[in-house]
Amino acid sequence: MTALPQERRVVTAIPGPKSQELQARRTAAVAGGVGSVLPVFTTRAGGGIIEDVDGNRLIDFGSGIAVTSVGSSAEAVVRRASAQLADFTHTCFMVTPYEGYVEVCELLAELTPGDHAKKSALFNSGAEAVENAVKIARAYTKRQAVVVFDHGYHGRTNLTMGMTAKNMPYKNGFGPFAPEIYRVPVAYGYRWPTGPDNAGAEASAQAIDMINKQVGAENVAAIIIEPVLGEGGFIEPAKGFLPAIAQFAKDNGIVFVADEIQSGFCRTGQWFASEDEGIVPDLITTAKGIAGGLPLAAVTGRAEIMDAPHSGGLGGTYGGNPVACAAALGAIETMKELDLNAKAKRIEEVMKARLAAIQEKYDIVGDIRGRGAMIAIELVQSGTKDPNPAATAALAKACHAEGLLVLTCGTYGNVLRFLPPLVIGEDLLTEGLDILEQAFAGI
Ligand code: PLZ
Repeated sequence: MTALPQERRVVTAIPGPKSQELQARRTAAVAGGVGSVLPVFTTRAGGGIIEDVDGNRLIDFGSGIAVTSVGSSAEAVVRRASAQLADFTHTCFMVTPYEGYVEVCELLAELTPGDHAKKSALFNSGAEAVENAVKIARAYTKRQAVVVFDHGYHGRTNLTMGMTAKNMPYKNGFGPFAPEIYRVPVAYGYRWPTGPDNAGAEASAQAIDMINKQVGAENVAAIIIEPVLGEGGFIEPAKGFLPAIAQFAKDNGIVFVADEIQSGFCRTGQWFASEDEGIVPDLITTAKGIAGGLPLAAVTGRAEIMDAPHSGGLGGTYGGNPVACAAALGAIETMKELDLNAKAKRIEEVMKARLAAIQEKYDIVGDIRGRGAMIAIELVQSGTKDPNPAATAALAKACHAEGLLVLTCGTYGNVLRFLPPLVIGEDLLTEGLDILEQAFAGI
């Protein structure tokens, strides 16, 4: 197979005729509840490019929602996963174990924040990791309550739906939700009533007061937060917020869980976004970027907490599948070898400079935020902070038509987010930003 050229190419309307044909078949056969951001059907993907059935090549600013940080066909991932496929596809780690699982857990202990003794358990999806972090925290503390935050996202299973903040599309009509989940404010600097400088202190005080008054700290098993809130709008909690919450957890025997499923594995220019404010979580959930596109997730944390559940209390048929573990070893090797933290920081530098120039010209850009290759702009109505989901959708559509895949997010649907593979070439990155700038001129 020839290497995928790292060049944008638009040869049909997007989606093109072959994608439209497939979309018609899909509509007849695939459940309507499963959506797609852009129904172009993929044939190949790698580096910073997605190639479709019509021969178009799109610039990828999505990485399959922050998954393919090493690209969608990274050499080490393909090599290691292919070799594993040929050796054996599955035994079930709970039946007869294999080395790859252990090796991934050893690397997680090495790479996650803190130098205490750590252990891990592996699962298939982010939601499953979050579910298991809650199980482990409950077993350890012998308490039940789980505290989550405004704008938080943790998944689509019953427990994690309840933990996710946003109703549409995630929760509407799908209740009842699991009990003992409590939501408290987060320091959303851009929208904090008294301004970003006060947000960290005020929001943490409010959150702690609510926990004390409404739940009782002694009932709380776990506080779970994304160090950069992803689906909620790439919200970086204002400085001081995360350390205050982590300290409160520590003082009250509560397990502090960082959900780094979207922000982890070099995405923000560090192995984990928690590192930015020196946070050492008791437990950390990972998925997405960990395995270069294969389904793998993990809970990693303090050995004594991880060992709290009884033997046999954690597991699942496919958790830590050998092919997914081999892919993870390839992905982590790639991150180290190519120094993808440095690449993420460079992406931030290039993006933020261009986005600042766009903001100068267009006052609907209310906020530019994020770290590394997890960058977003929040779009508002001119001269206000009122959310502008219509402009957000129009910009995304204009980018798609020109062959730039971008994603949206945010509680108000007014955030355009950029999650390029960390291995994207700087020429493609710049070309993508040119397309975005043109989109602003066109709406
Ligand atoms: N925690 C922080 O970002 C997944 C969801 C896309 P799964 N985010 C993308 C969608 O619309 O379903 C995510 C996350 C954080 C947990 C999850 C859940 O991870 O692998 O999708 O279960």
